[in-house]
Amino acid sequence: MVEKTLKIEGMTCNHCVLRVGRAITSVKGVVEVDVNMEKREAVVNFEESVTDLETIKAAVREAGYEPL
Ligand SMILES: [Cu+2]
Repeated sequence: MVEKTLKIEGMTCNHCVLRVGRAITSVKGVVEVDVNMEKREAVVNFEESVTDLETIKAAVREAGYEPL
């Protein structure tokens, strides 16, 4: 398992945090996610044999937010 920090633009309230968290959690292989609006980032733990950062970023983008 690896832990990566993802910068995410566009989160403005707790609803956004929940949406981003849900989007990332829905990716197969993601074990844990902690979204922080103030820091504009998400700390994601995932199995690198199952998924990768690009897949996780795509899920964030699909939810309407901009991963950097
Ligand atoms: Cu919001």
